[in-house]
Amino acid sequence: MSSREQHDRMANAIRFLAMDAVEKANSGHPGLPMGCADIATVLFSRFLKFDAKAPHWADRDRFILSAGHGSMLLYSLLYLTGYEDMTIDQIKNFRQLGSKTAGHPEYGHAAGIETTTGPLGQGLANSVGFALGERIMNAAFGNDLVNHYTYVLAGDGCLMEGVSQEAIALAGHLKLNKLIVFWDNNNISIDGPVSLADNTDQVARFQASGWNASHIDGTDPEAIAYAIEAARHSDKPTMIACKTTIGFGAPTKAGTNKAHGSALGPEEIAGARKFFNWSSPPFEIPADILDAWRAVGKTGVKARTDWEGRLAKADAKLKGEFERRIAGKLPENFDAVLGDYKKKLSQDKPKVATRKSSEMALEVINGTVPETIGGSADLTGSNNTKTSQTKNITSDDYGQRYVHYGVREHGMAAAINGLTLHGGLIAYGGTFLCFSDYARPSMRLASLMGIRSIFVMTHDSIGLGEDGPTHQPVEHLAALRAIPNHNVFRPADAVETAECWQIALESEKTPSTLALTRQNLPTVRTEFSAKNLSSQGAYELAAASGEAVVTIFATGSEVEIALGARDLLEKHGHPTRVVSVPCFELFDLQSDDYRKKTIGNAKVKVAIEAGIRQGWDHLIGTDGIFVGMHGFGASGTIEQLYPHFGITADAAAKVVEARLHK
Ligand SMILES: Cc1ncc(C[n+]2csc(CCOP(=O)(O)OP(=O)(O)O)c2C)c(N)n1
Repeated sequence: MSSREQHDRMANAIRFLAMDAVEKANSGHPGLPMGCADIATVLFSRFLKFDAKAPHWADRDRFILSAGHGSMLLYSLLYLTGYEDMTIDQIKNFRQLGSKTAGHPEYGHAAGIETTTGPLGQGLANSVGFALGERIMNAAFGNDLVNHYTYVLAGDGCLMEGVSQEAIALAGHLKLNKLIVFWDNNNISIDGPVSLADNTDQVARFQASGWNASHIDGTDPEAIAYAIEAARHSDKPTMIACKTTIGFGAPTKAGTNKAHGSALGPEEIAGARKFFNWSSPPFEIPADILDAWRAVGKTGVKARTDWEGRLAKADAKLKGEFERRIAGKLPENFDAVLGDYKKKLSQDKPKVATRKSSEMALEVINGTVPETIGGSADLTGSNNTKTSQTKNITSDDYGQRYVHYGVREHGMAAAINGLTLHGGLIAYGGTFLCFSDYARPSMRLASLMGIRSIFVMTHDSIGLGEDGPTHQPVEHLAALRAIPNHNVFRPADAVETAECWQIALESEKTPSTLALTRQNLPTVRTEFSAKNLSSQGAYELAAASGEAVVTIFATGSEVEIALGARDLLEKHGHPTRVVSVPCFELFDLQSDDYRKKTIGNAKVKVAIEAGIRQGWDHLIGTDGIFVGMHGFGASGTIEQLYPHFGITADAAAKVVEARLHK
């Protein structure tokens, strides 16, 4: 068999697995795998460094299917190359409840799925983090241990999404030359030809952002191989515009949107079998072709065992550090260092904004945890995300720890996910809480994937002042709390901020958002507790003088107000306790007993938070009193705004007393 014939039959194996699995499920997207099978075959059989039997090998090349709807392309490749997770039964159960072959590739379902994709553009934007992560780890551990490529397959949809521009601009700026993107240039999306909505010269666009980019015939194996070879020797990231035909081989649907996202139907599939001269029944791959693919799955064994040999021979300290970081474990002294720091805070009682407390905590953390990579979307001085240890990462120096992401919140959050998924790194990045909206799609995916991405969101209320309602978050805490598996922290002082950072760093499977103030706050945790009280989500900060008739729940900057209201109420003879609530999600995880005890049964329950009420009723009940925002904020000084919106100790005490006297 000629090598061309062998290539064609290997590519056809992908095409038929995809076609037949979508047909059986009567749902899915056959068009992309059929059109891109040649690209995938060349990449996997000639270039990709991987070992199907060691899918987590740290120095493997990464393959990211950004066009996640084409999931059957990835599942077929994983099955054909012999990943243990991906059996033929999984392929037969495509899109069925409980299978690893979910509608779109989901991180954690099967080895070989490097990131969750489906929301278009995310994979491409993640890949910037992957490729940057490779360079950062390379700078720390050298060519012997870290030296791999990041390959991405993106569709028209990925390139139309705004996040793609943020991603490619950042990758071009950082000269991530080991990032290689294939664009499935098939002119078709769901509504029809791409020209219905877009006429961008994509090659010129990428070039303008500092990439190499060129057009090739995406069905010609030699052209594909030549382009990849050139890309691997480039000093810039590369985009290869691959001209393909969606649903290639389907007699009437190829090249049309009818091949995009539904089963082709028996006639089309029969026609494709004829066209490709493929006589095997569904889910059966001719033995010689399966053997050829399985051999591809083993080609990386030598590279992997050579690498293991180099790791075994590496300096013991370097090896230990590499292994610790890849395992995602914090340095052993981390808890002790944070404990000492907390003790000092309770003694010093600083009166600083929690954004400053966060910087102070990071100064300690970054000095102890060398794998943290900080950054901000052009608000470094406001987010306080930079510490003495974190100098700028540039295209000349990847051995540093700070990324100036530019005004690109979405691209930043997606890159943070990529850095996190790469392994060996803990990434955090900042913007204003109000602009979490711009980062939210990636924050949500961090939650869905269950990864340790950390988002630093400062200027967390009307307390930011004169920038006004465009910049003042009101619904954002509620909106972020609505995301499953996302810890939203709103610490009240420097001690809680240190505790929340500790939890964020220790939460390997849950991303965190820290909502932090611009305004100074007093230390309310003046008594040292070795225990991380914030880890309970809510705890009694101030007890009542007698049996409590009032419980005030508050977060962040409003804890100070709650304590003020308590003083007034106690003075007027109403025993009042204050519960600090740094994290709803962690409180919900506590035992029934603890939750009941903490909520208590005071006659009046009050919540104070400079945001909307949504979400609070589960603590204060529908008859509880909410002191907070009921609409958008306004431009004014903080001294004007809190009284204007009735969020003061006085105002809170008054509404409580009115209720008590009812
Ligand atoms: C953010 C986002 N918006 C919309 C969709 C729904 N969607 C899935 S595929 C697709 C069209 C993508 O076109 P293209 O990338 O050209 O893929 P092809 O048709 O070539 O398979 C759309 C709009 C999505 N998955 N993600």
